[in-house]
Amino acid sequence: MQASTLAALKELALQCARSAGELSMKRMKEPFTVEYKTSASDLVTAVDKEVENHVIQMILARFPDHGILGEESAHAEDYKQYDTLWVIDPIDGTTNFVHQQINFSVSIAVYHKGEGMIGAVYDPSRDELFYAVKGEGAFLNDRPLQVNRAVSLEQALLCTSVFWNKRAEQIGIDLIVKKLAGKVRGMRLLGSAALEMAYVAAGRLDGYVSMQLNAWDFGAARIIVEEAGGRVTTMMGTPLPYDQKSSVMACNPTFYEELQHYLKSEQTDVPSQN
Ligand code: 2AM
Ligand code: CA
Ligand code: CA
Ligand code: CA
Repeated sequence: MQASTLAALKELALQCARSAGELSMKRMKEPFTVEYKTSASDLVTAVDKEVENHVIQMILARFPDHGILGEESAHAEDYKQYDTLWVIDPIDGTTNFVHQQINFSVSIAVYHKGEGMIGAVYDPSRDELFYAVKGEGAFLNDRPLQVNRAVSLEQALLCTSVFWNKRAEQIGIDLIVKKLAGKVRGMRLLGSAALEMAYVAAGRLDGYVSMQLNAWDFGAARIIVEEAGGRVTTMMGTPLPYDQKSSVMACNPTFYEELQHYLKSEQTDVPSQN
């Protein structure tokens, strides 16, 4: 990809992230409708849909020949036919958006022929923009990020997302999380996967694991963690897809092997929660 194209994509991706975040902050202060998707634990608001449409319009106004894979319009088109694909989550952490009014983010990624080029995760409530450009490093509001603190698994602060549903009970996720929590210094659940992964890049967390995320949850943050020097794979240690559901493990490289070894010994390569 030409340097000028990459620069134009970066500029637009950061603009989209900021603009989407500002729109969600504005709408948060007004009444909005909340609907259930699959259950009372799976919310979508009118703001999720409006913000996604807003981002799609910004992208297509500039690049009409790009594809878009977004949470609220995931079945709208055959995205595979496009060389350049934007993978977007307008509000990551909708439950936090509704209940807490903090700890949510907008996630915007650009992939070219399956390769991650740009990742932007914006937390509008704290005005924190995490972003990365392939080969150019990762940043938090223009401060370079580097995951270089040496930690062992027992010194690590980990984070996870779990959906405490019937399927989780069948698989025994509570036990898996409990056992892992007992191996590390602490275990957190913040409720926005994109933000949790961005925090790994920023060194606020040492690792993040999830048995199941959608492509728009991890699409941007995985590029940010990798550009900050962290390691991101599935929980089985295989490469992450860019357009499919997957388990995710993002962490400080100093204990990646130790965590992999532990997860394999515990046989946590369980089927997905769906
Ligand atoms: P969302 O808010 O965009 O739906 C919550 O723990 C985290 O998991 C959020 O990042 C949330 O994204 C995501 N999430 C919610 N339901 C999910 C599901 N069924 N599969 C994968 N990720 C999900
Ligand atoms: Ca959702
Ligand atoms: Ca999400
Ligand atoms: Ca979402």
